[in-house]
Amino acid sequence: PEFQKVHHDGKTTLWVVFVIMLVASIIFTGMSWSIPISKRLYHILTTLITIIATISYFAMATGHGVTWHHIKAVEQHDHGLPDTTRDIYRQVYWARYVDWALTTPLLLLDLAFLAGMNGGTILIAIVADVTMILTGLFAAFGSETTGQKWGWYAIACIAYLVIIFQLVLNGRTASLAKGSNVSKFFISIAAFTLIVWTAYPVIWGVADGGRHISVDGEIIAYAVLDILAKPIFGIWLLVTHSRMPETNVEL
Ligand code: RET
Repeated sequence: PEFQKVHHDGKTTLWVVFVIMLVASIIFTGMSWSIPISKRLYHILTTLITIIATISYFAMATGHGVTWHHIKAVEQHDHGLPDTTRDIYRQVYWARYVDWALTTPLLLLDLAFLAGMNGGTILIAIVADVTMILTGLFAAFGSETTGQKWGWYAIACIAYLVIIFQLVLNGRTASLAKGSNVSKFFISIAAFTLIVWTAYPVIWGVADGGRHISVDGEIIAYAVLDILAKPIFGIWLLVTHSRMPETNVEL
């Protein structure tokens, strides 16, 4: 059988991202201590997001939160020969899904509060989000020969479309009521979010799904996306919030 596993580059990347998430968490904590507790909602959300990522990267860097997934890969041959299968074992970092199940709802809350979305709309987006991550986890451990893998992937993509729909339609409309500064900022940061988030299922498809990328390559690709989606998103949100009093929320 073939074994696809993490090597030196992947391990180094996991430690580097652990440090970045830790430093971001310390900076965000410092930023939240410099303002009154009543105004810390975005700071608390954003800091929780990087703290959870720090913990998840600690797990992965030390070799936790990962397991072997056995795949029976079907191979087709020319000249009317029958199909054969090949055993592949690939490491799956399930710790990511635990991280995403907690942090993506918090990221959505950041955006939802910024836009001033209503409770029902927020609830739909959050439930769709948790559904997306859990069905994505099932996809990661699904068999290729039963249709489970890409079936779960398709279901996760539908859930993702529900999130996009809520943000693009209800989020944008709600943000207009908060004035043009807030709505312009919401549109920019939501567009950034959509681009970064959409890269996750693409990476999943070529790495986890299609196995066209090594385990190390997968770790590096998700590392870049995680840094954009969490610390970069967070600093952009908190700095803009501090300059734009209209973004304040009463909660
Ligand atoms: C999966 C695979 C199944 C199909 C889809 C996915 C989407 C994942 C997303 C993840 C976002 C993660 C973020 C992490 C924060 O750092 C589960 C990969 C649609 C959108 C933003």
